[in-house]
Amino acid sequence: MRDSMSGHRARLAALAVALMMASGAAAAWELTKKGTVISYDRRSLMVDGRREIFFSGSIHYPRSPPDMWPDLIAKAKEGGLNVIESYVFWNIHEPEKGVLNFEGRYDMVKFFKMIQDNDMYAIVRIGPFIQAEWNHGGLPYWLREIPDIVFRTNNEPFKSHMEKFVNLIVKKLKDANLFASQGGPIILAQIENEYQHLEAAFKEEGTKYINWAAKMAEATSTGVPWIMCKQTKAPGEVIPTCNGRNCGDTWPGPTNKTKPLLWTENWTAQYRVFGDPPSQRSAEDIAFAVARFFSVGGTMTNYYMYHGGTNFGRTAAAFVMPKYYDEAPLDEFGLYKEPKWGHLRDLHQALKLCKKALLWGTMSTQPLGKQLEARVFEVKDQNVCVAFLSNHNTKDDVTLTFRGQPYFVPRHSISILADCKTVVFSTQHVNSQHNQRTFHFTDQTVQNNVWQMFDEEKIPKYKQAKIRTRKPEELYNLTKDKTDYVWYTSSFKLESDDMPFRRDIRPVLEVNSHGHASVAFVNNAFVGCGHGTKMNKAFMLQKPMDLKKGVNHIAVLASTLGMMDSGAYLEHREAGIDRVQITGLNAGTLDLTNNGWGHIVSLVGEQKEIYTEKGMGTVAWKPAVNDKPLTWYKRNFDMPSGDDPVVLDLSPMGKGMMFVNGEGIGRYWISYKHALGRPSQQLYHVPRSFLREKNNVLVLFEEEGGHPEAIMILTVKRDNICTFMSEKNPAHIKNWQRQDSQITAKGGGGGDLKPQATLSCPPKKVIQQVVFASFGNPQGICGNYTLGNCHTPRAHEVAEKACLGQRTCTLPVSADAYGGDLKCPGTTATLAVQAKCSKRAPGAPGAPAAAAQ
Ligand SMILES: *[C@@H]1O[C@H](CO)[C@@H](O)[C@H](O)[C@H]1NC(C)=O
Ligand SMILES: *[C@@H]1O[C@H](CO)[C@@H](O)[C@H](O)[C@H]1NC(C)=O
Ligand SMILES: *[C@@H]1O[C@H](CO)[C@@H](O)[C@H](O)[C@H]1NC(C)=O
Ligand SMILES: CC(=O)N[C@H]1CO[C@H](CO)[C@@H](O)[C@@H]1O
Repeated sequence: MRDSMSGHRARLAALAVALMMASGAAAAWELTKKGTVISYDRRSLMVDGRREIFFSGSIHYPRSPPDMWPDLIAKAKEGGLNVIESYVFWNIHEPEKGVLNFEGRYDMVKFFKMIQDNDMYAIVRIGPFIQAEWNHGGLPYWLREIPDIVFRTNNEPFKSHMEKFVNLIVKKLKDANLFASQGGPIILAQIENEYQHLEAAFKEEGTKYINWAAKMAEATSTGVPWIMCKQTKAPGEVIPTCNGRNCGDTWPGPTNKTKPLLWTENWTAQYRVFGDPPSQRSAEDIAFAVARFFSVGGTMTNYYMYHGGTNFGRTAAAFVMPKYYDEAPLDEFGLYKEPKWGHLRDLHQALKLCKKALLWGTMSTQPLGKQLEARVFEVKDQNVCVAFLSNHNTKDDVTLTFRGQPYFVPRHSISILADCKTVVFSTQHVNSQHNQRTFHFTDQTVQNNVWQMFDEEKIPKYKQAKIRTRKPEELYNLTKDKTDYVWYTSSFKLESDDMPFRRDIRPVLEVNSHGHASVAFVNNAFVGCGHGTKMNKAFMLQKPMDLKKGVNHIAVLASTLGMMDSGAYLEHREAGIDRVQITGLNAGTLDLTNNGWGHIVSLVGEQKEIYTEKGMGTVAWKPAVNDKPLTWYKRNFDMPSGDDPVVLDLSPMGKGMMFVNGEGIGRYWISYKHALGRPSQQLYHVPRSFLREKNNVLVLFEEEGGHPEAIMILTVKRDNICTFMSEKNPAHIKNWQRQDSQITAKGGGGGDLKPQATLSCPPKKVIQQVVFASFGNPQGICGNYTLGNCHTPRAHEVAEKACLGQRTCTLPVSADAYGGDLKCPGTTATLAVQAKCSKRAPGAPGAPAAAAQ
């Protein structure tokens, strides 16, 4: 009887387990729903009372379409991140006071849920001032119209709107159970953004404001800590965090010694504005900065950006290009930018291997010579130890001695010794692969390259303008940030003795502007273009022109490149034209500033929305003609086959904005060349989710004149993969494991593993060709390696044998594998291989169209 009872119970228990397994997802949800306590001490943030290290990356949901999010998040996780961070963007969520939008790219809740589905943590940076190279720093335009408002200081109107928005966002996140305290992914929330320098500008009002902001935030009771970035003294329990390039060296950490060292913005490159030359930050330098930060006690870093994405439509701040942090570990299109992505993945793996020592060890520093030091974390009685050997000298490699052993430490590098003996990672030795980005023609877009145009022409006259003032009116006051464009018009009369008495003297039009660009016409004739720069927004357009006796008409189309996103008194920043005069007249200078000005807000094409399918039919399109200013152009095209990302090469154009199927894809600007004589951005992303199979409509508004038929629609690949690895590299981090306190080689191999190179194709592709292989002293970069004067005989053959037809292959970095004997003493031998990946089925890929960028 008893036995039978217990048997019954056992069966019931088994049934319960089976049920739980059957509804696995629900069971996991039940478990996490309990919620997690996020707290902190001086060493780190703590999850349910346990210290943890965090590798975070910024991915901003409105900067890529939702169908890219799953891949971006998965690749971030694969890159060793356990946190994703995003700002919240007030001006897209509340474009008009009280009108909310959380749809599509703006679906913040969906984004954070997706992070949770990937078992990652999240940081939400509410701001609501965010800067972020985002239009108006995220603040909606309508805030400017609130009477007596002063942004970001102890100002009641600003504070009450800010509080309302913060509460709205917190409620939305709470309703979706997204805070860790509710079982959600969000472990930290940010209030304000880099306030410290404004606090100085606003003096005690600034201090009052920031203290109020901290209290207001904490009163929302999210159950997770709040942070303030670039704010050494954050009030109360708010954690101050560092933003910068080298927080390990430039930041002493919170002055309140009960708070941990967290790094919220570690710039992976430099964001770019129109006029900037290319910017790079090497994988080695970022790895150095992160290793340095952990070696001085940091326990969380955030890559700004991990994926930058695109500033679609009119979302970019003044002068900021659509392409945002394309140099990040995942490029604008979400493709792995190697070796940055892989080298940081390896660094994360190395630091995770040392987690116990990092979080519970006692920190000590040991100088090892000029600009050389060891930083050690050790739990003595448990024999758990990690050492960071750093060489801060940027010129010389050194071999130094640590605990009786010699270590080669290259210039500007840190070696991580996972048990204070074994080098598992060196910031300067890149073991991960490299790759090259290429751009390709597609059949679908080369066909039917037929353009039509609609002339914006109809240069307006003063009489037609309804908004009239004595002086030119400020631009934002007129546009209310609904368009970039305003016409400024004025008419004036000249008598014959006003005219220059010599025919070869032409009068000069001088238009002073607060920014950012303008195109001028006189009596319907094009006079010229002018523009400011990010550093000097104000500029003067100064061009000779022809005037006539009698009434003359001036029309200037002034435009903005977005609103400013930083500094105090943002609500007072101005754009548009300011003072106008004409020089070179017989009577001297004619000042037209107070002549009476008429204003027309936005273009005809904008008013009729001719970039949408509905609006397109309301105007008459004609066959396209080149080199016409103020012209709308359109063409149809079919979607390129395959799934490679799509870009427009706009190099034959001047300046303007672009739309695909009615979606704004950004402002373009080719005519403004940077110091090296090239446009800052020539290729513009068109997300595939904006496209359909057939008959897509591309519409451009061109301000200055261009050659639309020379525009190319291309696809993007990173299918050329490479390795470039010296025999001095430590063995790859993935070959090491921790057993108790010991670091051992996986699958045996002793303590002296040789470095190995791994090549790996993007998903669904295999190595089709070994383009280059050399073991010796090859040179160059991925896509263009050349043989040195010294190499082993069989590198190509060995690489083909190991790699052809494979998604991933591994190659040894030692002479004996490639036919031995390298007859060039004194060189450190290097393996360089370039391979080409493609879909298993042959065919499809077109020939490269443009050089790699
Ligand atoms: C220091 O931080 C602790 C922990 O958050 C907090 O309770 C305390 O108020 C802070 N001290 C000061 C002077 O702000
Ligand atoms: C903008 O408009 C507001 C309200 O109409 C006015 O007070 C302000 O002076 C204007 N700003 C400029 C720069 O003209
Ligand atoms: C390839 O590299 C060589 C020298 O290493 C250089 O002269 C050549 O211009 C490069 N070619 C390309 C296409 O970049
Ligand atoms: C995005 C950004 O603000 N980048 C900064 C990164 O760090 C460098 C050097 O400290 C600054 O000059 C940049 O402005």
